[in-house]
Formats: sequence, structure tokens, C-alpha cells
Amino acid sequence: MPIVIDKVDTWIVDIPTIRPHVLSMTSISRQVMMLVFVHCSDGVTGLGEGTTIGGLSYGDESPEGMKLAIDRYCAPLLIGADASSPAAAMARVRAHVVGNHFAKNALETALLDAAARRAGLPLSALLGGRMRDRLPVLWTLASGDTARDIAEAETMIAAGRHDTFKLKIGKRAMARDIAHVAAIKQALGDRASVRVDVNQAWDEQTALRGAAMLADAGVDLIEQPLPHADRAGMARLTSRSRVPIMADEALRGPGDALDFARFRGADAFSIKPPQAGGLFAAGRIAAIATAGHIGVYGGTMLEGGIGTIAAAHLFSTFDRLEWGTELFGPLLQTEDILAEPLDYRDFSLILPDGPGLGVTLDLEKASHFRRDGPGRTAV
Ligand code: MUC
Ligand code: MG
Repeated sequence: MPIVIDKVDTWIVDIPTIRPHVLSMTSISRQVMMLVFVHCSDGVTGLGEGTTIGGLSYGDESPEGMKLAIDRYCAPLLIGADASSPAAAMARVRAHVVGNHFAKNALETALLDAAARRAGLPLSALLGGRMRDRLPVLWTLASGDTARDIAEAETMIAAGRHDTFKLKIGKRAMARDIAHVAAIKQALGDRASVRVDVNQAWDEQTALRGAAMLADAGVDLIEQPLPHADRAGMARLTSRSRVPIMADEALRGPGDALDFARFRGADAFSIKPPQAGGLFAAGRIAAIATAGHIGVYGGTMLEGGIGTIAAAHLFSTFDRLEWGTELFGPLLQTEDILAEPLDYRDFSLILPDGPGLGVTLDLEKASHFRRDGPGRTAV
């Protein structure tokens, strides 16, 4: 008897962050995660996550919108479908649902988690096999306050947790932002790599001046300085900047990656499965990066444990990961909804060995933080 998909459930879970996280376009003090459960007829359940930054502030999907897209449009396409082929199940979804990359990534993750659990293999084995068992993980300094950021970085270095830091800039005037970055780099010196993420806040002229000043300050990488649609600007900036330029928000799938590779629109790609439209699509972006001699970096949408470990399984299979990863999302949250938190040590995230994602959801805890859970009202 074929194993089929019986039921798809979605939850919205709200978890506060350990401090405000300030980006150019928004500031967050909680993370909203959409969890998806794909229940199969053999009793196996797969898990996926869809998380954004500041609701609709960062991109064009929200956790609440993902829940609606899955409940109303995707789940009916999946009920009764063969659970043993996540690729065929997702092709069915893609044939009827345009866009909605984050929702599709969450569903694909759950389908792959179930398939890998059933096979008794870690998800990474289903994705081709691991090239590494641990991933370097940076930390983002984004409190908005220079002294607090320096103190936070010192604590992280001393604890052996992170020695690479990404600074969120673009909210304030460029000169003020760069003074903040330079002060942090000067305090940390050669003990840390310092990078910046402008989250699309600059125009080309500002970016040209900013890149020169950031080079003088000793910054190693500049992420998405220009609006995502300004590809020509990114290409010109990449050819002129002394600091490597990375594309993030501009990469909404393999097609974007191909354009960027053709016109050398970036020196590095931040690869994010939800932005790409799924784990397989993200893997294709990595393949294009490799073919185009573009550096590879494992990005995050500040997901909790499920989305983070799903991305980690994929990134572990990449043959190159020059720029490391930023898979620190669960560490930004005050509570962990996994039964066993992810294993962060020696500046790295250690991949679990168990089947599927290799993590277990603490159902009681997740229910407690569930927005529409028992005894709760919608926020
Ligand atoms: C982004 O734009 O990279 C990733 C790390 C972080 O602090 O914010 C995110 C989003
Ligand atoms: Mg970014």
C-alpha cells in the first residue's frame, strides 16, 4: 500500500527575542514562527518552519500569510498524495500555487523530514551527503548601541561561541553608521572578522563612498547594500569595491542567481532556503555560485530550531562554504521549543545524527507559545 499524506497542520508560535534586533527596515523584539506538520499514513510526521523578520517588513510573505496559503491552497493539493516523493508532491503544489516561497520551503522541509525519518537517514543524506559535520556560525550585533555591541562581541568571543560578527547598518546616516562599525572593528581588532549588512538601504553613490570607508575600517564583507531590484548597480559596485559584495534579498530563486552570476552582480551569495523557494532550489543556487566562481554563505531568516537545522542539513552538503553561516536564529530567542536545543560550540553548529531533521519538537512548550493554542486568543 502506498504511503500517503493524511493531514497537514499549521501553527503560529510567538517567541520573544533576548534583545531588540535592529535592522535598516524594522526592529524586532519577538519572532513569529509558522510551524507545519505533515502527517503521513504510516504514522510518520514531518516538520517544517516558515519565519520572517518583522512580519511583512522584510519580504512579501508573513507567517500568518503562509498559514493561510498552506491551509487554504497547498494542503488540499497534498492530501492523498504519495508521501514517498517530496519532489512530486512539491511539483503538484508549484503547478497550482505561484510564488509563496517561504510557505513552499516549510512544506518541502516537512515532506523531506518525513521521508528521511522513514528511511532512517539524516536529512543531509537524502540531500546528497555531508561534506562536514559542523558549520561555522557568526553572530549579528544589532542592539543599535555601539558600547553594548562591543560588550556583546567580547562575551561571545570569550565563551567560544562566535568570532565573526555581522553588523546591521543602513538605518542611520552613512557616516554615523560607519563610525559605529569602525569603533567595533577597532575594539575587536584581529580577534574577529567584522562584516556589515545594509539590507538594501543605500543608493549606488552612497554605497560607493561607504564601501571605500568600510574597506579602510577593516570590514571583510558588505551584504546587500542596494535595493534588490538594482542589479546593474550591484554589478558596478562589485567591480569597484575593495570589500567583497554579497547578494541576499536579491536572490529569490535560481533564476536570480543565474543573472547575478552572468553579470557578476556579487562576489558572494547568501543562500536562504525560504527565499529560494525550498531546499532543492537553494541547492541549485549553490551550484550556480560554484559554476560562476561566486562565494557561498549560509544565510538565515532568524528561524527557530526547525528552520535552522533544515538549512544546516543542506549547507553541510555544499562542497564550498567560504563565508560560513549565520545560523544563530535559535540563540536570539528567549525560549527553545526543541526538546534538546541545537548544539552550538567552538564557534560552530554541530549537525545532529538522528533521522530526518534529527531534532524533536517539545510539543508542550510549542503549544504554550502557540498563538491560537488552548486558552489563547489571536494577537
Ligand atoms: C539578513 O538580512 O541577513 C540574518 C541575520 C540577521 O541578523 O538578520 C538576518 C537577515
Ligand atoms: Mg542580509
